[in-house]
Amino acid sequence: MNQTLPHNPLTRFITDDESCWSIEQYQNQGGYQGFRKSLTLSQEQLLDTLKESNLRGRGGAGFPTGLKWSFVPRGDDAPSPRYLIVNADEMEPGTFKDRMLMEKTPHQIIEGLLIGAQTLGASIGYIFLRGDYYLAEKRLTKALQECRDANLLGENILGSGLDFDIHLHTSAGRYICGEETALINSMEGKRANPRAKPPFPQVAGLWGKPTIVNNVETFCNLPHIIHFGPQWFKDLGLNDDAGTKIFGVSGRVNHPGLWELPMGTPIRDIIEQHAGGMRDGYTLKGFLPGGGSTDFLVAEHLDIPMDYDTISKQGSRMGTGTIIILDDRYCPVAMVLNLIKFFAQESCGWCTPCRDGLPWAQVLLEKIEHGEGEPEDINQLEELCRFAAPGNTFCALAPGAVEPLQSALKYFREDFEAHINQACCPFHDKKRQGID
Ligand code: L3W
Repeated sequence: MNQTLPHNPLTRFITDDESCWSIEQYQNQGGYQGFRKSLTLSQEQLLDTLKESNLRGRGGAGFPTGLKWSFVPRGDDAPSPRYLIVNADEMEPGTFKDRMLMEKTPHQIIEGLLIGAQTLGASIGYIFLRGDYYLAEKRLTKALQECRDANLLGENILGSGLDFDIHLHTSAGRYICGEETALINSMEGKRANPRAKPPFPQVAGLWGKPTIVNNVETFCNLPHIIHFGPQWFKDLGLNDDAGTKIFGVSGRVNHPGLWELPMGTPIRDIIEQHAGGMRDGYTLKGFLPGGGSTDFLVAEHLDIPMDYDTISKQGSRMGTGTIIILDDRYCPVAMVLNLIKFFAQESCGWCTPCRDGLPWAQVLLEKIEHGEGEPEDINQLEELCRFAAPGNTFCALAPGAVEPLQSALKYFREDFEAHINQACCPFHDKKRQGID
């Protein structure tokens, strides 16, 4: 057993060795120790450990995981079966962290699910996988079989009396399936519309039974929290938020990529130290801190820590923790238009602000980008952002979709106005945009 306390629990299993995703390599490095320990603990002890760890959901919303799990009915008369679902339908623009975890450490996810099964008495797990993550599918399929062969899945696992198996479900590919109730509808063979909440899935989820849906990265944290303890996990974070986070950067930086870093790492460190700073000839103009559905922040925010509460206080969200950079040579209107197009296409069409509001925002942004905009269009865009605010919509898709737009209007308003005043895109010259 590895007795040293890791500072990078999620990525310590990843080596250059081509077989680092195999069960043999995983177990050689201490894999499945957390699950073995969980078999010696009661459900209450496991739940208390999870709550004490302050783990928050890594999919984007940051809901406290222990609290969420505590809503699942327990005890002999609790409804069964109880289900666990890994939300692996990673479609947030700019987000590719779960793909890395699934391709490189599939056993970490399975171990997280096994701990979940032991904690909540769940008997069936599903991995709801983005359909075009072919390599992840291949490696997860192999990892699941390795576990069945090693009696880590199936009946009476390791002689503990626990019966649990996991099914891999490849998604047909809709962003809305990342919303947990739309995901559940999709798994039931229904149209992927979000459901009204309450009831939350923890009480009535898949086929009406108690169901926990968590992101890939959230499940990956569980083996380490159980193995090394909640205090170790809390101490990993640089401030109140616990643990590490897979942060990422895309855009015109020298080294786009992913890094596991302490929660609360300053944004400047992520962009300048880990991503190698901006490429020659480009200056940072703004950035979306956590995927395409978060509000822009700008250079004055570079020294704040990346954690849920601090980023929220600055008017954005940490979201998935994968930063998208806007540089000075790329048109902010074009960037927002590109995102709005995606979200409009991915809307399930259930509620009006999303179904009608997002396509209308797309029309107005296209008009402005093509040099045909009028001053009134900016007012209409602002009105559409208010129309799609939380509370006016059925789920988080439309409010998230307008976050880049509303913040671009705040920070880069002069660029919108320049398009209208000059009747063209001032960034249109490909040389200025840096597109060869
Ligand atoms: C019981 C309550 N449970 C909330 C639970 C709920 C869910 C979790 C989060 O959207 C965001 C979205 C995207 N009683 C509860 C409760 N819960 N209140 O907490 O719920 P919620 O509603 O806050 O968020 P959500 O609808 O799950 C997630 C943003 O994440 N996002 C998207 C990420 C996309 C990916 C991907 O592609 N893989 O991660 C990025 O920022 O915009 O705001 O489990 O049951 N009272």
